[in-house]
Amino acid sequence: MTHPSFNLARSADILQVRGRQILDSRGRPTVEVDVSLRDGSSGRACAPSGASTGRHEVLELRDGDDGLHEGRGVSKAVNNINGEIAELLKGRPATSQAGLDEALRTHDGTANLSRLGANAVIATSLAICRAAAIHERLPLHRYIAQLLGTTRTSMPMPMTNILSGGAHARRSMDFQDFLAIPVGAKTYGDALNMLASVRSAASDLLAEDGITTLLADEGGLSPGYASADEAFRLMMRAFERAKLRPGHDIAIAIDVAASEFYRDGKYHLAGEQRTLDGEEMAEYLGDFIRRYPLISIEDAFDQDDWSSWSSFTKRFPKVQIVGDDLFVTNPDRIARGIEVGAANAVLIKVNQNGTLTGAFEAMKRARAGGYATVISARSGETEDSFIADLAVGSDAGQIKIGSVRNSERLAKYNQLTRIAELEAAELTFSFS
Ligand code: 2PG
Ligand code: MG
Repeated sequence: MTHPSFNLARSADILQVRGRQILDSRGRPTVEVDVSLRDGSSGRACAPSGASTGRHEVLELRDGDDGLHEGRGVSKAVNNINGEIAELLKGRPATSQAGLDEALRTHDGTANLSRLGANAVIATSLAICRAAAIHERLPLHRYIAQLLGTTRTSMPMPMTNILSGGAHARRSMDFQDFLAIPVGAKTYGDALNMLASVRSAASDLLAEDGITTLLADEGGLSPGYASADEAFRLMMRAFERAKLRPGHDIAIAIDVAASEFYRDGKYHLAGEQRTLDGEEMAEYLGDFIRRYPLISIEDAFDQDDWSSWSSFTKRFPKVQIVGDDLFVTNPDRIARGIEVGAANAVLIKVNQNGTLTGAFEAMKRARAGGYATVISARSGETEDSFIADLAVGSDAGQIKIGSVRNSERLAKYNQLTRIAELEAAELTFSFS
């Protein structure tokens, strides 16, 4: 007979779940969860938070106007973790991720996790995964691969924010992100070196131009150019200053975040004082594709403007067309996209879905349709580096973290450096 204390010492059963309110990179409340197991293993995870959130995302539970933190407190979500969620999970093995995620969803009972709060659920789901990885004595990225039933891992190609606008920079430019992709980098170390040089070059150039820049939410520079073309030109000058060959060593990606300026069936470019319909918007973007090494475009159209998405994807098959607000990491919306030929890549944000297993399903669905996957941070982040391990362990191919500035972003970039030490550091760009 095995001694009872031996079993206890090896048990992955959840002993305690504890939630708390912490502050994110914008100084706004968010949820942090600690999950501890009987064997002494424990995992901690935090919920990120978006600013340009999609209409079809799951619901982030906030307290409302109680005079604290401008009504953005998360004490209701925290109470749900310490009450119902802890009750539900106690005594169950943390190693059954899919079963626990399913139990959380069923227990919530709503489609958008609005009862318990998707922020409460996602932080719990990720903390369970971390605790289980420690129980299994595996680095998190390898445990994630194991959950996905594979041993195939890879270092993701980063797309890194250089210039910011939209909701991340007080709408000082219409497009939300101008990013750099170091397509010529052979290793993760090379990629970081190129990205850091471009980010510094952009900062120097703007200073030389006498432009005061706002540091945006994701650590990017916000020069407030009236036209997107000026931003593209600055990107090209930054590449040149960093001695990188456009299109060979480094290329451009944008996140238009078009849902943010779509009203009454039209795209309102405030900076350029132009109003475009879907067809004209496609023309407008097509011109940038022809003139710049622009290889990836996210949210070029509104989250419900499916027909514009489909015709644009058909027209520019060589460009990576990424759906963020369009798909909201939702397997059903991804399936619809595949059916109608909308986009050819999916942005994966765990908190848009609500559970880790749900995000895995979204990735599987995307891959089955031949769509590339890009793991993404949110504009509101914490020191949690989970997505770095997720990108490697799920063999996602690409990651979007923000700029190479600010500790909440560097937590992820630096975690990738640590993982690159363990794994082959070679990069493979999943969209080519
Ligand atoms: C996006 C994200 C991250 P947010 O639109 O892709 O850049 O922004 O988290 O504000 O939705
Ligand atoms: Mg986006």
